[in-house]
Amino acid sequence: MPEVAVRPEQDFSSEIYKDAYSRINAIVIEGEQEAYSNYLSMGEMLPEHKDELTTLAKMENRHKKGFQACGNNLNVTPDMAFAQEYFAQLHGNFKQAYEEGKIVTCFLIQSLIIEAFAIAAYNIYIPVADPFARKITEGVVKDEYKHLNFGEEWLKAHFEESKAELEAANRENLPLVWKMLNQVEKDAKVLGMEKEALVEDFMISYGEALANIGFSTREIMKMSAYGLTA
Ligand code: Y39
Ligand code: FE
Ligand code: FE
Repeated sequence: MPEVAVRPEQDFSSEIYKDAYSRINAIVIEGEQEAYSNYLSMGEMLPEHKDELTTLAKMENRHKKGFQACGNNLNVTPDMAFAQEYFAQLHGNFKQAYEEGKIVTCFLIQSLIIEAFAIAAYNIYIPVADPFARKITEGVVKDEYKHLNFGEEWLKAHFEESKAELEAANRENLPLVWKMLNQVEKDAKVLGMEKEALVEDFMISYGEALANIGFSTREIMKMSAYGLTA
């Protein structure tokens, strides 16, 4: 029989696991809640896509309920105050862009950065999740690819006039992602998720999205380097 690498069994009911889960689960719940409201806001800005954006918003609301169930299932109370603080800067930037009518920046923050972050987190979480959370997360991550794709398609169709705003928004917001990843590194590790794997998966989704939208490899390299030292 071939030898297989066996992951050490995770004790999902240990205090150390539950403590880390109370923050990561809260981040995910808060993220889904903000994604719901972000897509509703974007629907207000783009009346011609309002129905589709409302559909995406409703998916986010379902995700939120799914992850609340995951916390309940492990008897964990999510630390929502921590999670609101965690998203405050990114959320503030989205809100400002919305108030200034900058739909391109809204797309970059929600549909590219936050979706790529979600895809990375969920892909890396699935193999180490408890069986209940694994099932839920497998369903959710499929939706997140659709959300990323919606943003890509819109930005691709408006590439020339969006390019400068995308570069500026990337410069403003990508450093926040590295900071956010550093902030969860320890808790993620307790759940069995390595920061290197998260960064790798994030960069793959984000870089592929930028390529599909129309950026050259050279431009993608330049954009990806922003904030690497955050
Ligand atoms: O589009 C979405 O559904 C995104 C809101 C969700 C963001 C989830 C952010 C997850 C970060 C978790 C960090 C764990 C290492
Ligand atoms: Fe979601
Ligand atoms: Fe999403």
